[in-house]
Amino acid sequence: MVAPIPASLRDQQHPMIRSLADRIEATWQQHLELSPYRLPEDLGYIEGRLEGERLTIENHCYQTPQFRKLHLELARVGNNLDILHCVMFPRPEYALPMFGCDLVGGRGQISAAIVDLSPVGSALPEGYTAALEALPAQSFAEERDLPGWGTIFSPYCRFIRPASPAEETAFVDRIVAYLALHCRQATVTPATPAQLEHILAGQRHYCQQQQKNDKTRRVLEKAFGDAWAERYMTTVLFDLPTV
Ligand code: 18B
Repeated sequence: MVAPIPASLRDQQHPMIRSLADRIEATWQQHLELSPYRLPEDLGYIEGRLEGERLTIENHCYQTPQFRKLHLELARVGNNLDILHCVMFPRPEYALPMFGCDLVGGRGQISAAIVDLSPVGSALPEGYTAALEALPAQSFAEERDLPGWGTIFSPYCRFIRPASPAEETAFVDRIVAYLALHCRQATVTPATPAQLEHILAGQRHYCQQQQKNDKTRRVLEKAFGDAWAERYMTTVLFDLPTV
């Protein structure tokens, strides 16, 4: 058992972010054997201020037998931009997809809500597609277009701007459905160490594409400078696995 996430920054954030953070943590606790994961000393709780507004970041990381890093990050820029970022990095012995989600919003409105189970090979494992196909169809009023670097995402990726509190709740439910099915699949997937090089290459490609997200980079650069943003994107948000 690991200690629950201390309630602090989360209590001040947009209700959709608060609710999703609680449910991610509960789903991890329910399905996985969590143990602590050490981030570089100075990167757990961070405050920055260069041009203008203060950026506060809280990181919560765990590891499990199947995952080398579970990363849940809450961030707030000034009083008006709230972010939840979550990525689960499988150990390279396991041919598992990358779970990722991001909520970005402020002043009462979430502008970007995205979730995916992204393949590291050519396609998702069959157990995943069967489980994803079995989820009830769900439509949202405002679907958003993926950026150019988003070629890593699966056909099941959902990217929306929630149009109402009811859509916020429905999208959180959908994220948790992806997360729960991922935890269930992950715990019944055997290790395939013979595929390690192939899996590593897929994870590296995923991280390299994510590092091209200029919107994330710009927020970090404004608060901490270019070099720090580069270090953070490549060592905390999307570190390339080394083996
Ligand atoms: N991201 N996001 O995580 N990002 O980290 N995010 C934005 O309304 C941050 C992930 C994704 O349209 C925006 O346009 C910061 C993961 C996509 O060009 C801002 C952090 C995924 C877009 C931030 C963070 C992911 C996007 C603009 C670190 C998917 C649209 C908001 C805490 C699995 C990009 C808006 C585009 C957008 C910022 C996706 C400000 C700082 C894991 C596709």
